This record gives sequence, structure tokens and C-alpha cells, in this order.
Amino acid sequence: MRQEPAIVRMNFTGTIKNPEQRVAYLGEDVGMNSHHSHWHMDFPFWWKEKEYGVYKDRKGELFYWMHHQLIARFDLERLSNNLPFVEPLYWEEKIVDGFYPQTTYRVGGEFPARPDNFEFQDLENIKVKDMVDYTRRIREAISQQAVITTTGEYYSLNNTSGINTLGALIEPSTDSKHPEYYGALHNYGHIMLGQITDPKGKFNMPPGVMEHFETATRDPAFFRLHKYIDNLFTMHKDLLPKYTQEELAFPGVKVTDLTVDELVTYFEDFDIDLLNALDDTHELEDVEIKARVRRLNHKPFAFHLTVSSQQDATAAVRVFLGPKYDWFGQEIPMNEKRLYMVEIDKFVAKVNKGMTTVQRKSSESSVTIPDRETTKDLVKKVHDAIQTGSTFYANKDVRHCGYPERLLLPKGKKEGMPFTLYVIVTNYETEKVNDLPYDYDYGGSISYCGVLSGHKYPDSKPMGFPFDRQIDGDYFFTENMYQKDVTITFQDNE
Ligand SMILES: [Cu+2]
Repeated sequence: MRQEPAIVRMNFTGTIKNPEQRVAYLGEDVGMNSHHSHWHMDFPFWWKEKEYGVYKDRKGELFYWMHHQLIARFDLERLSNNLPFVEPLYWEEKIVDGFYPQTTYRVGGEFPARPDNFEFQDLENIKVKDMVDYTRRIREAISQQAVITTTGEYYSLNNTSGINTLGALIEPSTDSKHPEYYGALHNYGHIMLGQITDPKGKFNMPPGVMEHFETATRDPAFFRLHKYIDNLFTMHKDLLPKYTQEELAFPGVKVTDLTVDELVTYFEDFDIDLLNALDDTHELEDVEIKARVRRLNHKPFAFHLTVSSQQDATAAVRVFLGPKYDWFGQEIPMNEKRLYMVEIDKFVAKVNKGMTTVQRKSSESSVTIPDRETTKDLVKKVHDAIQTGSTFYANKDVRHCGYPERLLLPKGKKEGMPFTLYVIVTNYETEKVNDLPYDYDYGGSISYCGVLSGHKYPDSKPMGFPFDRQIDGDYFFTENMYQKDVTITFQDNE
């Protein structure tokens, strides 16, 4: 009111008495929520590709993969903070952890809060029993490896595109093979959680955080719901045959070394400009009001991969980071660990006959995007252009969907926390889907966010390969893979 600039310290929602608070900095991270909401904008569940004439390649599979990775990444953060892996929720059990959003709509009052140990309630149009039935039918389809279509036929799930069918069915998108029979497990799950405290609309409460893609990951129940859904996807994948040595190997190509720079994380203060979030007076000059928030970041790093090859080749490189020990401090066997492996990069590289060193920077990761341009910077560029009479070109290709670059690494621990770094190099020639140059730029962040320009997803391997299927530890490792322990050290600058 005094027209003075101010910086307001923004806290996370709860208190340290709530164990979930230890990872609130991730669930409530603005970049994380932005990634999730932009994914859903790029792949709307209501998209009708025939009608709109724009095809979204492997949309159902991306639904599985992006959310699966969100949970895996969240689980690594939990381990870093001495919390166990996320437990799924169930329709007929209490939701142990509540959530108080401490957030208000511009118009419409406060976001509803959910106390601890609340139970799912029947809504006017969605009953708890329906959710149980949808789940049962979906589980049945998974076990018989086929879904029933609206015309009563069986449609097979027993192939690599089964996950795409299942993703469309569970989300569901307009591609669901039978929306009446299989319902809307995921979408209704969000609504059930969002309206849980005013199920009949008696108090005219506005929608909860779970009903907006922009705010959903703030609520720990988001990860519980998605773990529940993810377990269904795992159930399906576990029924597919294990990858054979032929499918895993790259004959003549051997990874001989993998080194990585020091992995260091830290918290930094970041100022969010509230200019376009506050009501102000048109006649008065704008005053800088900012919210200062703590956010996770890491020092930039690079990894170096040494490959020995008997021939010149084009190689697809997939890099994963996973946990070494579980919450109890026990080493996690490979077949369990695979579900917590986070794809931190995927790219194509030329490999020469003989030895080749492949270098890759963290900033080049195919899963992330950098901090986006602020409204203020954008407005300034437009103003400058008007003032100087020059032309301002908006970059319409800039990717908004993508995991924030600064969240690529989990926090780790002060004393250093061991993780597993894994790389696999395969023959890109056999998995490419078009004849574009191997280093064609699709605009970045394609791993979780796909390709939007009307192109196909650039490789034909199942998303998550080779960890999406069961692994027999004794027969899994081939020469074109490399795995090593790495340490992530959290630098406490408090
Ligand atoms: Cu989502």
C-alpha cells in the first residue's frame, strides 16, 4: 500500500511436524508443477486427433512414462530425505496424509484442505464403488492381456503398443477402447481427491489442488494416486517377455568407461516476480513485489563415455540414475531397482571404429528445460522493439514442457549419498523411425514430453527401455552397458 518494493519470503505449506514436509520443496516447486501442467496442455485427454487433424504420437505411452518418471524422481528425493518410497492409495482405505494448500483463488475463496486420515466419499456423479469396479475391470484386462472394445471384441495388449492402449484407457483419453466399461480411473481419481471435503457440494467449495494440473503435484496424494496407477502399468509390463540378449546387445560395440564430474546439489533463493499476480492501480507506477523461495539446484556436470567399436556406428545412448540402497539401507536388487531408475538423458551419437569418447553436459539433457523467460523480460523486449522500431520475433518453438534443469539430480545427502549411474548404447539405425539426420533438433526435452511438430517420437524402443520389463540379473548385462556407483553430495549453505 505504501508503493514500496518488497520481497516476501515464501514458505512451503506445512510444518516440519509433517514428515511429508521434507519433500515439499519438490512437490511445491513451481518448475515441477509447470512441467506437469504443460505436459497435460501438450497432450490433453480430450484431444480428438481425427477431428483436429493433429496426431499426438504415442500419447498413451507418454502418459505412463512421464508420470512414472515423476514418481521415480520423487522417490529418489524421498530417499535423500530419509523417507520411504511412496505408497499407493486405495479407494477403500484412509488417505493417511492430509494436505493444507494454504492457497487462495483470486476469486472463489481458499483451496479446500484435507485433514489426515480422510476417506474417499461418493460424489454426486462418481461413486467409490465405481472406482473399485473400474480398477477390477482394468486389472482383468491386464491379466488376460486384452481389453474389450465398445463393439465387444478383444483388443490385444500383448505387444509393445499395449502400454499405449492401456495409457489411453486409464487416463482416459478420447482413444480409450471402452470409456463406459473402463471408466475414467485417473481423471476421476483427481476429482475424487479434489472434492473429498465437500463431496455433495453443500458448501460450494472451489476445486481442490488435485483438480488443476498447475497445482496437483503440491499434494502428496498426487504421488500416491499415481503410484497406484503406475502399479497397474507395471502389472502389464511384467506380463511381457523379458528382453533377450539380442534385443539388449549391440554386437561389436562395448562401453569401456563412464566417468562423471562431481555431483553437487544445493538450495538457492529464487525470486518470483509477482507483477502479474497482484491487483494494482493503473494510475500508479508498478512496484517490484517478489516472492523469495528456496529451490533445489545442482552444479553443472558432464559425463564422458568411452566406447570401443568394431565399426563406425550411430548409437542411441540412454542414461539412467537410480537408487543404490533402499530406505532400510539394503542394497536394491536390479529387478526392483529398475522401477526407480530415472532417465536423465537420451541422445544419439556417432561412434567411430576404434575408441570414441562421447561427452555430454547436464544442460543438454533430453528430459529438461532451463528456467523460462519471465513476463517482465518478454514485455521489456517488446517495448524495446517498439521504441527502436525494430521487429521482435517471438520464439514459438520454445519448449514449456520439460523437467526443470535444476531438478535433474535428487538432493542426495550432506555426507554424500550413493546412487547407481547406468548407461546403455544401442544401434540407432534399427530403432529410428524416420530418415531425418541423427542429430535433428526436435526442440529439446523430448524424453518425457514427446515431439510436437507433427513428427513421430524419434525412436521406436518402448519408453523406459531396458528397465520397463522384468530383468533377470544374471542374464541382463551386456557389453554395451555400463553401470557404476556415483555419489551425490548436498552442499548445505544454510
Ligand atoms: Cu498428470
